[in-house]
Amino acid sequence: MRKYCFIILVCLVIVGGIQAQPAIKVSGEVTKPLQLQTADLAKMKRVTVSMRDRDGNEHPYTGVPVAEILDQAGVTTGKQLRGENLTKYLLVKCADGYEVLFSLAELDSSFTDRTVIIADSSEGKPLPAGKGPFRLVVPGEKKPARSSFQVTELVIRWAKE
Ligand SMILES: Nc1nc2c(c(=O)[nH]1)N[C@H]1C(S)=C(S)[C@@H](COP(=O)(O)O)O[C@H]1N2
Ligand SMILES: [Mo]
Repeated sequence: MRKYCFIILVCLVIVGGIQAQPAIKVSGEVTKPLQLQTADLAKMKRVTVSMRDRDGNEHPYTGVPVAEILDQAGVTTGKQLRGENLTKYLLVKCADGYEVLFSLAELDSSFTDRTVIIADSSEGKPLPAGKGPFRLVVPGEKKPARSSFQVTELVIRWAKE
């Protein structure tokens, strides 16, 4: 009996460990909903961008372009991003309830050269606890207010009536 209790306990610890892995959920108007962990992001296309934080200094952030994540989730990007698809938006949700919005065209390389990323590291190190594990990094804006930290969810929705 004690042996079974021990095995059950071990299983619970393993399941708990798997569930505890932080992840970003990608949902809404997607053909392939995703659940991305650090290990998944590590296998995708990675870039480093620079952004001026609230301290006024430029800092490098490394991660995956949001456009790449949207592509994998089957969101309308590139040539498909026209007509009514231009009324779709991305809502970024964070662990502290912070939310910011982007129209899909703001994130698409056929509209802009600016690369918005989901960063998971800076200068070879994971992001600090309060800012990570995943931070949206938006280069080229006058303030870092849309560069949401502790990102948990990317939701694609229609704005059209
Ligand atoms: N999750 C979350 N992200 C957030 C915020 C927040 O309150 N919650 N504040 C934003 C604002 S208003 C600013 S100015 C920047 C500050 O980031 P920094 O301290 O790295 O410069 O984070 C942005 N990202
Ligand atoms: Mo801010």
